[in-house]
Amino acid sequence: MIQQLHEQFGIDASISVVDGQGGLPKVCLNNAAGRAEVYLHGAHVTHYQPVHQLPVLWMSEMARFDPPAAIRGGVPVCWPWFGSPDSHKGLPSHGFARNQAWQLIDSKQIDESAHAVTLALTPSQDNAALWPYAFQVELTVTLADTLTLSLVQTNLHAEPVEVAGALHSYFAVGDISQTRIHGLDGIDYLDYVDERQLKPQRGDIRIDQEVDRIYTNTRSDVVIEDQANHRRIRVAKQGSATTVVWNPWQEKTRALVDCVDDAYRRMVCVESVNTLDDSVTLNHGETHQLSQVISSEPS
Ligand code: TA6
Repeated sequence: MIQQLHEQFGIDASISVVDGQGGLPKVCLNNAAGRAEVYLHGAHVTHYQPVHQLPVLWMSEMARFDPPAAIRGGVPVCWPWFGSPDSHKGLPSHGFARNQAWQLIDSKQIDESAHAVTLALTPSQDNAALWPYAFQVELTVTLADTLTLSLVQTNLHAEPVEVAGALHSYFAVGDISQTRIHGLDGIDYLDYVDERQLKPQRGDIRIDQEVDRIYTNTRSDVVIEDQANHRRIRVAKQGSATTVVWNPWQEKTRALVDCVDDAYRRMVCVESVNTLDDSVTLNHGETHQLSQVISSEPS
């Protein structure tokens, strides 16, 4: 299957389909701008490294490549719900898209420094029980001087359907204690570490404890100042008015089976999200695009 995919979608040395970890099919993008990788399992981007720079996305040393388990790190695609809402109690956290195999449906060379692949999740018995609505959802990953992930979904059900979701990106930092997050000053957030209290963000975000915050009504870029690695990671987005910032800190990290105990020191999640009042109701045939544009530069 992997050889067939490679023959159908490979493009020179820039796009290839290989045996990834756990024998799972992995698409590798490699051009003058850098390298990126995406698994068909979960349409999960697991690597992005601009040329002459350090990897931008964090991956757990203990990530599982054993479907249906979700891969820990990179960019989990959360869809068609976010978190564990009351409407989906007892169902998988963050939906089922990250737990299922997607199909590679397109690959293209835009120019010698820009290549893209598109993956699609198709309705199946696995997901019909969880989501009894006809849908089409695709993720396009574009490696150029930025990495762009675009999640495009269309409601094919006869009636309107409300959908939530996220590009739940884990970013690599040299030392969380030397990291600052800019771009959310003055934005209100729901503090999921303090009974979902609504609070105003004052200044930059510093992380010295568990942080699990849903920032509302914000379409701003977020900049992660990774002082230990002398770089800034910019996270821009379209189609989302909600940004989540998460670091599990010590206790929560210890409770994660797919993380080493001090993993929290080297990562922070900045997620582009549609949830709560920013969930999306799509009429029949309507489409929504949620995109995240990631870039990194020395500072
Ligand atoms: O986005 C933050 C969050 O909802 C946290 O509350 C935590 O649950 C995190 O996602 C990771 O969730 P996961 O199901 O991937 O372990």
